[in-house]
Formats: sequence, structure tokens, C-alpha cells
Amino acid sequence: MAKNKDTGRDTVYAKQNEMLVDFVFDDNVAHVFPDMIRRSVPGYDAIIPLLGVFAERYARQDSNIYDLGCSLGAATLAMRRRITQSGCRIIAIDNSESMVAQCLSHIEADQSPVPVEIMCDDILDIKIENASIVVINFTLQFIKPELRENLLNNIYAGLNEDGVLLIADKIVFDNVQEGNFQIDMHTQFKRANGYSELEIAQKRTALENILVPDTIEQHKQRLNRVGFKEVNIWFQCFNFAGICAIKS
Ligand code: GEK
Repeated sequence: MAKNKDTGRDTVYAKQNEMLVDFVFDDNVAHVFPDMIRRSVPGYDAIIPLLGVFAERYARQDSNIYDLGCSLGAATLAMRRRITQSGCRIIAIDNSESMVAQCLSHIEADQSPVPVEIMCDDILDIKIENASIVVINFTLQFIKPELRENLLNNIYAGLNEDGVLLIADKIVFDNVQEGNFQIDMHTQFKRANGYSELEIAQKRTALENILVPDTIEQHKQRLNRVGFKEVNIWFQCFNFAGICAIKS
């Protein structure tokens, strides 16, 4: 894998690689991650600060706020800076040691008063407790499809009444024409952000087996099955969507 740690620019797939392996969240990725996700995920730059707005609205006194698959802590920081309720604690979890190491230094550099606990763990193995907000931002898509409902069951059980679950994920479409249109525009977005055809193709191959998107309908039905009665789509940009499920 090519890397560009000095500039922070993502060149991970810039060179032809005859031995492409499945995508991993290692040091090479962690060092360029902010650039990678901004140039690859349409709407990411809009979603992150809006998670802060959700936190301002839904964080409850003396409760936990979870950031599952926190990477470098962008969602944690956005929420931390906006929470005004007392006694809140953010628990940020990621199973990549490279991500967690960098997340720690980002959080330490931030002066906001809300305490943050950063854990290197699998989000499938942790217990959610006393939660007013659970964020899973572009991470459910990496969980094996057959394990997703169980994870959402655990989240639902750990949310307090009126607690919210905020999911953002890549999505697919049942309608072939709509799906092709959204994929075409996503590819155009990556080209416009400076990725070459080679980079786009190699990353697509590397992600093929590990990023498995659902349709909006699959998300909605699964959320209803685990008990969420209110499910709102609050964001969509091409084939990426933000969903807010409220426990009532
Ligand atoms: C952001 N939320 O900036 N347990 C814990 N972490 C996991 C697991 C798992 N089972 N599987 C994947 N991850 C962030 C962006 S990135 C999205 C999230 C992307 C972690 C993985 O290590 C990575 O850091 C993150 O989920 C996904 O808002 O790269 O497209």
C-alpha cells in the first residue's frame, strides 16, 4: 500500500497493486483517515457537525453517549462541544488500535469539559447502558449482516426512554435505475475530489467483502423489529444516508 503520512493525503490505493487484500483499518489508513473519509463519503462534512446538534437536543443529564466505530473521534468531538447537560459521559469505541491511538491524542488536545472514555474493543462485545444517544456513524455497514440485528437489540436495550440511535451508512437501492444513478454520482464525487480511476477501482475491490450496505427499507424494518417505533431519515446524499431512530 502506498502511504502519505507527511501530508495526510490519502494515496493508499494510488499505485497499481497486483495483490489487493481486503481493506483494513491499519496505521496507513489511520494516518490519512480524515482526508480519506471526506473525499470518499459525500455528506460526511455535513453530518459530523449535525451530530453535535443532535447531541445538544437529545443528551440527557447523567447519561452515557456512545460513539460506536469512533475512528479518530470526529463524531465524539462534535457532540462533546455541544453537550450542555451535566453528568454526561461519552464512550467512544473502535476495534482498530491504530485508530484508537490517534483518537486519544485528538481528544486530549480538545478542551471541552465532557468526559470521554476511549475503548479499543469490538462493538459487538460491549454492553450499552444508561444511554441517551448512540451514534454508529458509517460503521454498521462493516458489521457482518447476520450480526447487525443482535447489535441493534443490545443498543435498544441500553437506551433510556426517549433515547436516540443515529445511524449513518452507505445504502443500496431496490430500483436498479436509481441505484445506478446514485453509484454514478458517488463515483463522480470521488473523481471530483482527485481520486484516479485506478484508486476508485482498487478501493472498490478491497471493500467488496467487508462493506455490505443495506437498503433504507432493510434498515427501517430491522429497526422496527428491535422495537423502535419512530424511524426518521434525516439525511441523504447520493448513496449515503442518516437515520434517526427514537426509543419511545
Ligand atoms: C467517523 N465513525 O469519523 N468494532 C469496533 N469498531 C469497528 C468494528 C467493530 N466490530 N468494525 C469496524 N470498526 C467514524 C467513521 S469508519 C467508516 C467510522 C469508514 C471501526 C473501524 O476500525 C473504523 O475505524 C470504523 O469502524 C469505520 O464518524 O471508514 O468508512
